[in-house]
Amino acid sequence: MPMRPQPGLKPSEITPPEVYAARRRLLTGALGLAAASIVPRALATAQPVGAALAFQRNPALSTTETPNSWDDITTYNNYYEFGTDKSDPSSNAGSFRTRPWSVAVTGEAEVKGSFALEDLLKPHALEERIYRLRCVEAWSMVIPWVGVPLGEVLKRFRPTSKAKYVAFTTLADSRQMPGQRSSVLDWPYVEGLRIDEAMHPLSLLAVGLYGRVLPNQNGAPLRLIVPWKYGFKGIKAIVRISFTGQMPPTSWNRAAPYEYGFYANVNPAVDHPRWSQKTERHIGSGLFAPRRPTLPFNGYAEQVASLYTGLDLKRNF
Ligand SMILES: Nc1nc2c(c(=O)[nH]1)N[C@H]1C(S)=C(S)[C@@H](COP(=O)(O)O)O[C@H]1N2
Ligand SMILES: [Mo]
Repeated sequence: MPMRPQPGLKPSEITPPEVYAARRRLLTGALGLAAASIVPRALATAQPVGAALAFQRNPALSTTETPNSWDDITTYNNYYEFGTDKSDPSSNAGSFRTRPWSVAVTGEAEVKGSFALEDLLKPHALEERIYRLRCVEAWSMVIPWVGVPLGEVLKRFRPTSKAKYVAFTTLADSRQMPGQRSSVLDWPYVEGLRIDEAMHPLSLLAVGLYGRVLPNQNGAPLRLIVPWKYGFKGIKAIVRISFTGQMPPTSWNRAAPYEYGFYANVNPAVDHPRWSQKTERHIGSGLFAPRRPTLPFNGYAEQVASLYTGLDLKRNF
C-alpha cells in the first residue's frame, strides 16, 4: 500500500539522506575513508527508504555523536512481537499495517477518547533528535529519531492531579504479530513512566527515523523514546495511553522482576544479575573496537538526575 503523505509535509523542508552521509564523512574524516575500504560496498551504500517527513532539527537536545547507519538501526532490533532474534523484526514486520491507526486515551484526564494518529500529531511540529540508545543487553547505538515531545502531547489531554503515572500499551494482534502466538512475554507489551518523567522535555513520541516514516521494525507508526532509560522502556506500536494513580505493570518487570525494574534508568553502578552494566558494545563500531564505558543515565544525567533526588537508585533499578 503506498504511504499517504504526512500532514504538514512541505517538500522544501525535507532533508535529503545525503546530508547524513555528508555529516558522517565530516565527523569520521580520514577514518571514514579507511573504514569505507574495508566495508563491503552493498552494506556501505544502504540509504534510508520510506516516505519523507517535514521536520526541524533540535541540535540542543541532540548528541553530536555520529549516528549509526540506516542498516544497523533497521536490521538489529528488539521487537518480540516479530521474533526474538535481532534480525527477525526486519524480516517479519514488512507487511504489518500501520494505517489507519488510532490511539485510545483513558484514565485520569479531562480529555479522553479514541484519536486518529493524524489528529494526535497535527498540532505538533516534528523534530529531529539524535539520541543515544542503550539496550539493557549492554549494546548501544546512536539514532536520529523524528517525533514530537511526549509531554506536549500529554498536556492536551489535561491529566488530573490524580495522574501520577502514564501507561502505554502495544497493539494486540496475533494474526499480524506472530511472536504474540508464543508465550515468551505476556501480551500485549506494556510500559509506563512516572508523570514527571513523561513530561520531561527529552521524552519523545517517535514517528520517524533518518527523516523518513518509522520502519515497522522500529515501532511504526508510533513509539516511545526515553533516552536515559534502557531500551525496553521504548514501547513500540502504541495503541493506548492511560493516566493512572498507581505504578502500572511493565512487561519485562512482570516477566523477570529481579532483573528488570520499573525505573530502568541506565546505571553503570547497578549490574544486571547475569551481566555487568559497566561497559557497552557500540553496534557498528567494528569487531575489534573496545567496549565503551556506560554513562550514568546514558549520558543525560545533567538533564534528568534531579528527577530522582531522594530515590535509592540501587533499590529502584
Ligand atoms: N512492543 C514492543 N516494544 C519494544 C520491544 C518489544 O519487544 N516489543 N523491545 C524493546 C527493546 S528491549 C528495545 S532495546 C527497543 C529497541 O528499539 P529498536 O529496535 O528501534 O532499536 O525497543 C523496545 N520496545
Ligand atoms: Mo533492549
